[in-house]
Amino acid sequence: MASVLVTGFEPFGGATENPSEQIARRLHGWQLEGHDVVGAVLPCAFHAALRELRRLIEQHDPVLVICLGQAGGRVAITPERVAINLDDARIADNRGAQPSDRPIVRGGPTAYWSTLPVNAIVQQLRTARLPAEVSHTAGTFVCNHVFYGLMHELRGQRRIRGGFIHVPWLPSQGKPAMSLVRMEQGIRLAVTTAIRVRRDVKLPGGVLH
Ligand code: PCA
Repeated sequence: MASVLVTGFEPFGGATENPSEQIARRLHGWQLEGHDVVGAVLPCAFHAALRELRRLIEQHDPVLVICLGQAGGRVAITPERVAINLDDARIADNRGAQPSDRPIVRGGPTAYWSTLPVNAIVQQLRTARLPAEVSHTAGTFVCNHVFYGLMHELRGQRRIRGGFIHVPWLPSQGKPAMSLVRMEQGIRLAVTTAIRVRRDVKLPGGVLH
């Protein structure tokens, strides 16, 4: 069976929870439309997170890779459209690294597009009455680092598609927040849409904000 890799991150910045970790764990073992979902958790550390992601891709040979992360302060589930070649950390990662103004891949392209159908995902989530919008920045911390590293890894081939989705805080972490049940429902819908829709929908006004 073809596999789908869904990753989350361990808690960071002194927090004790990260919804992305919990969603990835809940999705592990889910089977849908001939695909087997592997849920895994990445360390919140520059480089180490990417090494682990590459190892997981090697091990599971997925056709689709969706990385999840927490974006405190956001009010919606946000598929990221673009990853940029920049590490610039406001806080230290879980191993004490705090790179500033550094490329992720020296000499690499400035940016990579997600190969997930981000508009179709937002449409499907809104149809299910879940708040969703396309985001144009995954930040410059470990999430963008992993997203860029993933797209760099997947460049020049069409077999494996990949991208990144940020989720809001859990109610226990602060406001604005979304319940874990709704986030899980949203990410299941996003995975299903990514499997079904290979070419994203085009919208008259561009993307779904
Ligand atoms: N969010 C952070 C890193 C890990 C996570 O869940 C970010 O947005 O970069």
